[in-house]
Amino acid sequence: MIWDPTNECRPREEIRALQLERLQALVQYVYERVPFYRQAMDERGLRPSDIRTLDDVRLLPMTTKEDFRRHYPFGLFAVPLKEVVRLHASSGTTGKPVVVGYTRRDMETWTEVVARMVTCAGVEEGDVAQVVFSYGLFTGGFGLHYGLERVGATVVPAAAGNSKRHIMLMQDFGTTVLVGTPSYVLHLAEVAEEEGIDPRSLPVRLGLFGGEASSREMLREIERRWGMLATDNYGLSEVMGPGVSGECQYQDGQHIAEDHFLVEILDPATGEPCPPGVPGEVVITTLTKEAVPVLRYRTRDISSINYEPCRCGRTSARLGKIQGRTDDMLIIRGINVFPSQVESVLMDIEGVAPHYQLVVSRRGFLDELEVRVEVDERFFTDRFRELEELEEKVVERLHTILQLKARVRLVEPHSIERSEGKARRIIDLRQ
Ligand code: DLL
Repeated sequence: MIWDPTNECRPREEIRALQLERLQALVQYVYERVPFYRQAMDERGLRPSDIRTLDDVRLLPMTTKEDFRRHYPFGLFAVPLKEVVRLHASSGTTGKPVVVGYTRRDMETWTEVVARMVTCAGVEEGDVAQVVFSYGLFTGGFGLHYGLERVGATVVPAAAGNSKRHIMLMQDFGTTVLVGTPSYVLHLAEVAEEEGIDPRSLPVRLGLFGGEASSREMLREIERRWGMLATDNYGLSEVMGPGVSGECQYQDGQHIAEDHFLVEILDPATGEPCPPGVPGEVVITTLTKEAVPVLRYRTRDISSINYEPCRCGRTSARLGKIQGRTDDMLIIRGINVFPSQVESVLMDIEGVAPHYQLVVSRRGFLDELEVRVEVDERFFTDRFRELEELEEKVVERLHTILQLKARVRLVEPHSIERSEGKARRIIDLRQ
């Protein structure tokens, strides 16, 4: 089913025309209302009327997380606080969080794009959707909640934490859809197994995942363990939260809500646009937001775009899997390493579990990468002697893919910290 055929199946020329019309209105709006953008445009000698084609978006200044922090908490807001009906914030690991606000109309838009996204994944009226994202300043819980309600699903706002109770609720309420971070849902599979329950015996048929990077292989593993279809969904607080893009049942890229978000893929080094299919930094301009509209937000996420219509009937451009973040990228002895690459390698090796951490340290002037990965429980008890062989295999495969000799430490099952939200994959001991 398609939630909003008018907006999801427009011919490309029409999408572009609508985007241009909205972009022009947006630029005028922020120029009048947000001193930060007015100043940045004045410095470039740019007037709102200079935006004549969609490609002119490239004339506009970019926005970064730092800009949000510098204007903490409400400096980038385009409306007075009394028009804001909701605040959210993303937890920065350092310093002040990024604060975002929503007007009543923004809340309506958010609900609609999420309703679209969950329908795209396959949620229908009659589904029981258990949300295991945290509810709070994080946009995941509340963001998914209202869109799921709009399509008529029975929403169970169970929230992250209290894992055993999640399994009980799934059994007792007949949960058909799970919504959360992939790392937490993988952990919930372990919790079920510890309780003597095979996750495949639970009625869950569909998973909506997002909020953190996951490799294709990780989602496959979740599908296998749970007997569900696992879809990937992307978004970020600065431009809205979840609802920017999401996969359909064909799992071949995430459909972007292009009537609300203009997505550019830029070469992070030169700022030049990357052709379709070529990975670069995802840069997003909000086209309809009222409270905190954003010009060209540099997400630091790396992905590519595909403008071909999809087999599902939607014409919206599709965002490829997020390969990592420019600030997550480790440079080890000159070699660029994304955690997702390591994850793909690990998931393909029998005997290791999908729980891992990358530890980066420095010996003398040389950076070293240690990959800590848990041994699969069955393997651990049955084939203790073969551990050494397994370790060598992991080292070898990583070397083939990364061109880098990493140290590998196989660790006991359940010894790597489980997270209820976004998994912590990198421990950097260099600073
Ligand atoms: O994580 C919004 C969200 C919640 C999206 C729930 C989907 C589902 P933030 O906390 O601001 O917002 O974090 C945004 O998380 O820039 C990416 O680096 C990462 N991220 C989010 N979804 C995905 C995904 C929410 N599907 C940051 N794949 C983004 C890879 C993702 N990375």
